[in-house]
Amino acid sequence: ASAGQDRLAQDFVEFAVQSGVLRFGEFKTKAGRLSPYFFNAGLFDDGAKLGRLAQFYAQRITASGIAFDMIFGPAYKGIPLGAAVAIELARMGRNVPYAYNRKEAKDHGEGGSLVGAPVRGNVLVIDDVMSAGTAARESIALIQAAGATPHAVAIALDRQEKATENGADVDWSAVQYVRERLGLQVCAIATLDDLLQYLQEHAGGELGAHHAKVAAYRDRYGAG
Ligand code: OMP
Repeated sequence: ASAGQDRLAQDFVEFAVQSGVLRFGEFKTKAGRLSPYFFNAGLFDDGAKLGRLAQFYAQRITASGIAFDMIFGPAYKGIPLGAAVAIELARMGRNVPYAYNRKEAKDHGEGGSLVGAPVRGNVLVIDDVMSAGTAARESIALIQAAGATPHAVAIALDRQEKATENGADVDWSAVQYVRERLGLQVCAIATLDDLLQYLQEHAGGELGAHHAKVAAYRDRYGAG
């Protein structure tokens, strides 16, 4: 292992590659960038994978020391993630309330767009990936609108790329923006740097061709 290696991150990248969640090829991101890799959390698609994913989140969250009152899973992909992490934390002895939103406002039955525990106190958002930061801003606005405090965000992968503002690239990443400008704590199970380290260490195998492409992507779109 090289200096500065993060064992949890390396194990997670390996798990994501082996699960087919982290793929290499040509993908268009939400911000319209052509990426040589893509992380599709929807492909943690059985109970064992989802459970293991939740363990990675829970370990990272616990180790980060983030103090929070409840978990919020933003629709759609954050809903199963938030639920799985809440279950795992309870299994570890820390039972916290959990809520999520629906994207379509409902005008009958329980009403409103929030489901689950009342959204209040210091809220920890569980989401999949941060790229340019659009999804994170939406979650933060939802929590503020509910009268609670967006306190922290836990993501599986920090793509460490330039955020966009009004369609233009800026010099900082979405995670840096959320941390430094919005004052939230952010923890990621793994980052683009961890992925590059993983690819470097597996350069001899079938992943060998991908390191250069991912490194070139970081040169073009990477923040800081
Ligand atoms: P931002 O809202 O730009 O931060 O992008 C985050 C969202 O992009 C995620 O919630 C996903 O919907 C999607 N995404 C991935 O899921 N995996 C990736 O590797 C890249 C993206 C992306 O489009 O940037």
